[in-house]
Amino acid sequence: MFTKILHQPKTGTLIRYYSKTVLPQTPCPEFPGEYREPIIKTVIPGPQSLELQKKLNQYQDPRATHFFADYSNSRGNYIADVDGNILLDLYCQIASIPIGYNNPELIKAAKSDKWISTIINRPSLGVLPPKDWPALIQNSFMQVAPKGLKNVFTAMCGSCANECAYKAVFMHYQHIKRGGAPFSEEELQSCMKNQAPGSPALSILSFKKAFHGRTFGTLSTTRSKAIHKLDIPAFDWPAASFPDLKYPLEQHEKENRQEEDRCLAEVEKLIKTWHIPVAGLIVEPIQAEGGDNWASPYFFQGLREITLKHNVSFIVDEVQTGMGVTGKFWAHEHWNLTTPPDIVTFSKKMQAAGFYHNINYRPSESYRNFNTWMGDPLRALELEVVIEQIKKNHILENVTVTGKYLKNGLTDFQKKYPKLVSNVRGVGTFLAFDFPTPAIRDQVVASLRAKGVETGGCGNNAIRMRPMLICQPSHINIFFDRFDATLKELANK
Ligand code: PSZ
Repeated sequence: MFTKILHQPKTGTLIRYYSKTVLPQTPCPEFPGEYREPIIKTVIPGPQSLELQKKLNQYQDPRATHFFADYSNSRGNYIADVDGNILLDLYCQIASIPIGYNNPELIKAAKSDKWISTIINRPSLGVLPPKDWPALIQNSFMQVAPKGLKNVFTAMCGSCANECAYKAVFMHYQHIKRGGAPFSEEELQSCMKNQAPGSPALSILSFKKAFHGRTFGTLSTTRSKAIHKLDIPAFDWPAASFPDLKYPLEQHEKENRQEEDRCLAEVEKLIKTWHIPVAGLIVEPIQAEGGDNWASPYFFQGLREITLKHNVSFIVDEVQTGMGVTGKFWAHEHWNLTTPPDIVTFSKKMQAAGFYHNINYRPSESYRNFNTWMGDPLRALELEVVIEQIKKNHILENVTVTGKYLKNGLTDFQKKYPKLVSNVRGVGTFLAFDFPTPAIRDQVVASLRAKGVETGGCGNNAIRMRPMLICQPSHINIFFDRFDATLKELANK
């Protein structure tokens, strides 16, 4: 289905399959019934959405809602709302939809007995796994396991994944320290009083502007926005500077290298001097919530070296960067590491959450990293279909093609509107660009929504692109058309 795209010359430069001025006649190949373009009938949120907001307000806080969606009318790259508006979705449930709304293959699979049984008979996976669970793990998670990581821990969400990964790291650290000996009586008793040595003082190093979740432990490593952290007690854990690089990267190689060296030196210094031993380091391949901040393979290779040198577990948080959005299944595959990360965490577009690890991170005793559900086999069934579709339809190649098309187009916008758009950056379709102020960024997101394109911000003043893996250059043309109209309006103000 993507052969048309794949047979284009691999020039690595702008690939214009569709004239920018002519709206596409071909909808997404997977969705013969996909909408051709956005349909706008009301302001957004429209009257029905506002009514539902009022209703919801009786029970839940609705203040973060953009609008109420009508999922039965959503198709492929388009999300429908309750007021009859149809929006091109380039934000995708905060970066979490892989192969489109109402994907026909998922609908077909969902009607199978296997799925129905899994929907209505939810197992406590750690205690009574269904008979096909080992085969399902093999057919889903292990199909895309990062090189070198042969085990998978399943969890409920990205925060859960990171939270349990930290626990695995601490248990591993203490196991090594104990030399494999059993727990002492003192440890067994002191942990019940939340005291050392049973509850040891250990830390996880993260980066400034990082986002790793909002559960209690992960929140201490999240440092993107104060609003996430206020009023919550936090661990006294170290935070290193993440490189503040200049874009475009090719034009600032020397100073960017210096900046990365500065951050690497800071990481090593913190590991050596922090008053609480550093057991693990967690990093996003591209800091997403914090503003789509980029660092080079050199930086991550450096982090890997430092963590190996100091026996610090290296956790790569691929919750947002994983599942093909950079054109490779895992963003860390772009780094050419000589040793794999110790742990890779995932959620979002994977549908299922958890972390990959090597056997050393399985605790020495069972029943330590544990809870009721231990993940959800339904999400593994979904992942199985998604992976099959990605492979069968060469969808990662599509991400690379659409990503190049999008990045080149954004670079053109940067040239056309230099006072508004800057710092186009990223890889695959994991792209972002800045505006001069947070207010202008917010205006652009609002204007795009009013014109039928759903996007999202990140950091202080960036817009991030988080389309589905099946997003085509034709969809990007629609975005370009609405983006140009928005920027024209702003430039004329
Ligand atoms: O406001 C929020 O809670 C948001 S907005 C986007 C996210 C959370 N991202 C979640 C996320 C992530 O981007 C990375 C890199 N790591 C962990 C998480 C946490 O995942 P969830 O939200 O599934 O717990």
